[in-house]
Amino acid sequence: GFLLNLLENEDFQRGKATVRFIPDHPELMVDRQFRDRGTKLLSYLANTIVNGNPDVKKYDPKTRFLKPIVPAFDQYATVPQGSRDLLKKLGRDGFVDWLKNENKIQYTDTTFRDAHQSLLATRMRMIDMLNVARSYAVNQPADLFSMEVWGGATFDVSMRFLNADPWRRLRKLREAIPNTIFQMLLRGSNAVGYKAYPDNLIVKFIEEAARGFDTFDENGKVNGATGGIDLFRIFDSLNWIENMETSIRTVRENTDSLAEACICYTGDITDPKKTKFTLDYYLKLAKRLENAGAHLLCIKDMAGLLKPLAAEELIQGLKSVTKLPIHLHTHDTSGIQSATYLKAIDAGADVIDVAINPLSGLTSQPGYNSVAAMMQGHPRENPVDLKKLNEFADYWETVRTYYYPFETELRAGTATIYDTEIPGGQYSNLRPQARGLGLEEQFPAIRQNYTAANALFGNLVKVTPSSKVVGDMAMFMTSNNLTADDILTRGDKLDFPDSVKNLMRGDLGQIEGGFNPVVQQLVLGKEKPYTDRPNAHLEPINWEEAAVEYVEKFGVKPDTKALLAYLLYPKVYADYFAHDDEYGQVANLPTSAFFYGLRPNEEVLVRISAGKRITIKYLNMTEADEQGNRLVFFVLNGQTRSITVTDLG
Ligand code: 3PY
Ligand code: ZN
Repeated sequence: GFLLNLLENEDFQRGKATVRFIPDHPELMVDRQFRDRGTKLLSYLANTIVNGNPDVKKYDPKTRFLKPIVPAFDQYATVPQGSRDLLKKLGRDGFVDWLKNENKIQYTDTTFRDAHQSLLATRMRMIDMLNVARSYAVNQPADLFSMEVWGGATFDVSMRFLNADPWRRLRKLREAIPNTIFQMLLRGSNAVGYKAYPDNLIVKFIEEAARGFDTFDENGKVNGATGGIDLFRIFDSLNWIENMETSIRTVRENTDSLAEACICYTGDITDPKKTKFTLDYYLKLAKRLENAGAHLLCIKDMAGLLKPLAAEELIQGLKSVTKLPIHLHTHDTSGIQSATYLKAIDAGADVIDVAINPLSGLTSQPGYNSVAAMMQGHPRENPVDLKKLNEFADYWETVRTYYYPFETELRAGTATIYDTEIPGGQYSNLRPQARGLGLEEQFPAIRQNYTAANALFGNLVKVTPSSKVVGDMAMFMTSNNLTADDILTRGDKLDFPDSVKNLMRGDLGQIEGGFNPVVQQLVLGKEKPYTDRPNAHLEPINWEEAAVEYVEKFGVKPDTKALLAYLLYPKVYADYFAHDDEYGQVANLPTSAFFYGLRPNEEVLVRISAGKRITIKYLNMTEADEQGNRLVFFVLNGQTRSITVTDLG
C-alpha cells in the first residue's frame, strides 16, 4: 500500500512534497507502525465500549448525535491576511499604535478556550476545533483581533481528561490558522498550573509557546519555527505585580509576542461602601503594569462584576492614566454584560472578548454573533458577515451536544455573584463539587461561606488559583458546620485545608492591604508567613538533570516541550504518557467515539498520521467468560479484528 499512502498524503496532494519527502515520512511506508497505531486505537475503543470512559459520569445510551456542518471553504485556497500578518508587518510597537488609532471595535474570539472552560468543564477536544479551524481561517467572517486558543485550564485538562498532548493541539491549530493572532491565558508565576513554579521554568515555557514548532528546509534541517502564541495574557490571582514581572519581561525581551497584562477586577467601583478595590486602586495598578513593560492592558473581569456604569468610569479613568490599548474580558454570569460592552465601547475600549453564540452566555463570554448585531449602525461598528458567522454558530450548536455530561447546570443568570464574586469557571464547577462532597442541598450556604471566607482571609482578588482556596475554605466551613465566628474563636484547634495553609503562608503571593493577621496566625500556628516572592523559595530547574530524570522514567529522550509538560504536571503527565503508550493518539478519534465508544455496526473514519486514515467498524462482543474477559470484534480497513477486554463492571 505504499503508493496509495503517498497519494493520500495531504502535503503530497498539495504539491508540497520534495525529494526529502519520503525519507521524512517513513510512516508512509512502514506498515507495522500503521498496524500498531490501528491496534492501539481498537484497544481504546474496545475498553470504552466495555467499561466506558472513566471521565463520563452521566451516560445516556439512547443519545444520537448529528453530524456538524463545516461552513464550505476551498481547502487549497490561500488564507487571507489577518491580524497576525499585520502584527508581523508593523512589529509590536507599530501594531499597538495601529490598535490605539483604530476606531473600529476589535473582537477576540474565546470559543477555543474560555468559552468551553466556563461551560463544558474545559473538555472541548482538539478534533472539534480542528475540523472547523481552516474554514474559519479562510472564510474570515470578520477581521478578528485574536483567538484565545490555549492556556488557563486547557493544558492540564488536555492531558488529565482528554489523554491528549496540549502542545500538539497548539501545533495543529497554528497550522490550520496561520493568519490570526493566537492568544493564551498565562497565570503569571503559576503558568498553566495552580502553584508557583521556578522562574526559569516560566521563562522556558513562554519561550517555547511563543516559538511554536520547528520548520525544516529541503534537506530536513531545522530552519526556523512556525510561531505559536502571539499574545500572552498575563495575570496574577492576587493582582500582585511581583508575580507577573518575570512573565511580562520574558515576553517582551525573549520573544516577538505581545505582553498583555491584566488587572483582575473585583468588588464594585461604583459602590461607596466598598473601599478597598476602588477606581484609584485599579488606576495605580494599571500605571505599574505599564511601567513593567506591558504592550496592552486587560481588564480581566473573571466573575462578571463589572457593571455598565462601572465600565464607563474605569475605562475613562484608565485612558486618562495610561497610553496602553484596553482589552476587556468578562463573563456573562449576571446576564447583563453586553450592556457593559456597549458602555465600554463608548468609553473607548479597544478590544472585547466574545464567544460564538452557542458557547456564550452565563458563565462564558457574551455572544459574538449577537454583540456584532448590537454594533450594527454604531459609529465604532466593525463589520461582521453575520450570515457566515451564524453558519459557524450552527456548527458549534451541534458540537456542543457531544459534551452533555460536562454541561454547566446553570440555567439562568444570577445576581448573587455581586455578593460572592465567584469567577465564571468556578461558579459552574461549584455545584458538582458540592455534590461530590454530599453538600449539594447546602449550596446557598456554600455561597454564603465563600463570601465569609473571603472576608476572613482579608478580602482578596478571587481567580485561579486564589479562588480555589476560597472555595476550599467555603467547603470546609460548610461540611464542618463552621461560621466565621467559630473560625475566629476556635480556629487554633482546627486543621485547615492545605491550600488554605499555603495561601496564608504566602505561597501564592501577597494581597492588597495584607492578609488578616488574626486568621493567618490561627491557620499557621507557630509557622512564620513570608512576604517575598514564592518563586524565590524554589530551586531553579536544572535542565540536564530533569532530562535525565525524564529518560529514566519514560525511556525516551524528551524534546523541550515534553519536558516542560512533565515538569509542570509530573503525575498528570506520567498518566498521559502511559495512556498514549497503550492506546495511541486517541485525540484523533471523533468525540462521540472517544467519550461513548461505538454502537454495533457504527463506523468511524480516523486519521492516524499525515494523509493516513483508517476506518473502524464495531461489530459486537462476546459474553464475559469466568475471568470477566470479553472479545470485542471490529472491522479495521476491511479486516476483522478482535480485542480482549476485561469487563470491570
Ligand atoms: C484560568 O486561570 O483558567 C481562568 O480562566 C481565570 O479566569
Ligand atoms: Zn475568563
